[in-house]
Amino acid sequence: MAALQVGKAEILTELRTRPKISVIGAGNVGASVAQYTVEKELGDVVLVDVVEGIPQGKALDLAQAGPVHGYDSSLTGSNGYDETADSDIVVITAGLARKPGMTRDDLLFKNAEIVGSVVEQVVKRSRNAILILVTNPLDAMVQLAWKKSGFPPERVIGMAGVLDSARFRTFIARELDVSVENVTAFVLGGHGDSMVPLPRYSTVAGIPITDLLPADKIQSLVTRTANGGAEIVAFLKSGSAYYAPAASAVEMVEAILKDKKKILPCAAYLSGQYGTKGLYVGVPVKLGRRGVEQIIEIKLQKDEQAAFDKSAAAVRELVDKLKL
Ligand code: TXD
Repeated sequence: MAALQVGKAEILTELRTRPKISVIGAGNVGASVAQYTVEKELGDVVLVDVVEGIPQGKALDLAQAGPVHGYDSSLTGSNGYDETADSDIVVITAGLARKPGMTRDDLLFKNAEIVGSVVEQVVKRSRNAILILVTNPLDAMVQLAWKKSGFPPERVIGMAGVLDSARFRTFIARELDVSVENVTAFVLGGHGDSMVPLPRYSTVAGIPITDLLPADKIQSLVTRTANGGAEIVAFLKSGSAYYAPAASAVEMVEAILKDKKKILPCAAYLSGQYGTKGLYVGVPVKLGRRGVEQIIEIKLQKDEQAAFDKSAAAVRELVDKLKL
């Protein structure tokens, strides 16, 4: 609270100078989202988790890196939601990873329960926030969050495509021995196995990779990208990827807060685009201060449309299981 002197009248007003970004789930992805967010000075961060002490400890630790890195963002850790009030953006990473003996469906229902309760708590206190979902199974969790929140679809977005395309870009850059900055990649569809990369729109300095690499090489890079998460889990044994997922979520946060109108692949609500209606699926969107400001639709070739439809059907199956 700050006291402003205007003539004789003293007006008490809340001076909020920095955006507020809340991160729910202070695990591997959540803590890294907090880290990258403050390192880029995108705003103040509130970290929330059910485990006592974890969000508080990580927030304090990150705050103490501030003097070294030179950021002034404030960091707060909590087991409750009051500190998240009036957030500009809420990144939801809360959930469980699949444990031995747990089926994909077990995970679906458990994470749906967690994400449902998180969204309920969040929206009560931040009516105007933009929600970015990270928890898996991603596409179904975004659909759930949108339903639960009652928010317009442009303010509920899923992170997956930025990560999938970052993985694809890494592999293309390594293969051709060029800078990752020269590589763009175009990825559609649901997260993971059913992802649909479009090589003819993936380029190196504007040149389609179809002109630079043989078809079988491209196919092997595509397969590696689709299995990108599993490849890392196999190395880590317990836990899954978090640096690149967090960096990807923060690219979305930055595009929104800076109103960059950046075109990024995100899980967005389709109302007929790409022949799909009433479902969240990964497509290129324009991200700005209002969230998803436009869905970029391109004309797909027959085989691409078939792959997209297959991917959307896989998402629909999960959404139906949750009766959304
Ligand atoms: O591309 C993508 N979308 C993804 C998705 C890329 C990477 C990770 N992806 C998924 O994100 C992953 O499959 C998980 O569903 C989430 C979070 O992954 P992370 O690696 O961060 O998992 P952790 O380290 O287990 O952290 C999860 C945290 C942990 O601290 C729990 O205590 C907390 O979530 N948790 C909760 N916080 C708040 N409220 C509730 N109810 C809750 N339940 C668990």
